[in-house]
Amino acid sequence: MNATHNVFTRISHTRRLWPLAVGLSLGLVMSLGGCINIYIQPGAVQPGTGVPAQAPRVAAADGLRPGPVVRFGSGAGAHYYQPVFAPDGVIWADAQAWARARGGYLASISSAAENNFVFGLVDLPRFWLHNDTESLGPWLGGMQPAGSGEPAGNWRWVEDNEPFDFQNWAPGQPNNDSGGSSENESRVHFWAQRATAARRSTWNDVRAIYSLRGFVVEYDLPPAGG
Ligand SMILES: [Ca+2]
Ligand SMILES: [Ca+2]
Repeated sequence: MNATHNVFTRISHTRRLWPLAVGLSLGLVMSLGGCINIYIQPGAVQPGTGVPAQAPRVAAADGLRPGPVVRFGSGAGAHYYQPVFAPDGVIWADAQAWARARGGYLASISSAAENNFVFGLVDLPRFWLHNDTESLGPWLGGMQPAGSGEPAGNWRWVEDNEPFDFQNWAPGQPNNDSGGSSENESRVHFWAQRATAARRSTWNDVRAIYSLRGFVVEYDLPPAGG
């Protein structure tokens, strides 16, 4: 009886304490919520404002952050892909040099399925820059040698043995519109009109010295350590 009474008493106390516990918990959550708001607010920059589309060139491809290597395709047709995030920006030549040093090359796209797969690897905010009119995504391996007819002539993949048959240009691209610069737009990256969407799998031709936020490497064989 005594033991039962003690248990009952404890339960009663617990029940009496329950509303207090709930109240304290709610208070804590609301306080935390207030703190979180305070800390998130300064970073909640509207996309498309304050971020220059054309950041200055970085001297070297420092600070690159390679992501995981992921296989696409099966059997002999399987290739391996790796998104690389460039928090300080990277120009096309440095991206390709990084890929080559590891036995790969900037991604060569030959089908809608492959394009969607590669886009999926970089369909994340950190890989994109935005301004008021456009969204600039990572580098691909598409390139146009100097002296090609403009704007559509002689596009190819940096890995020469893949044809440039599949194409996914955004409407109006390639346009070789380098904004008055003497340098042609001669490299491919994911891109979308700002009014269209924040991130899309469509392509744009852009000057090779743009400093973009990343690139996708393709390997024919799994890279060492990958
Ligand atoms: Ca061009
Ligand atoms: Ca263009």
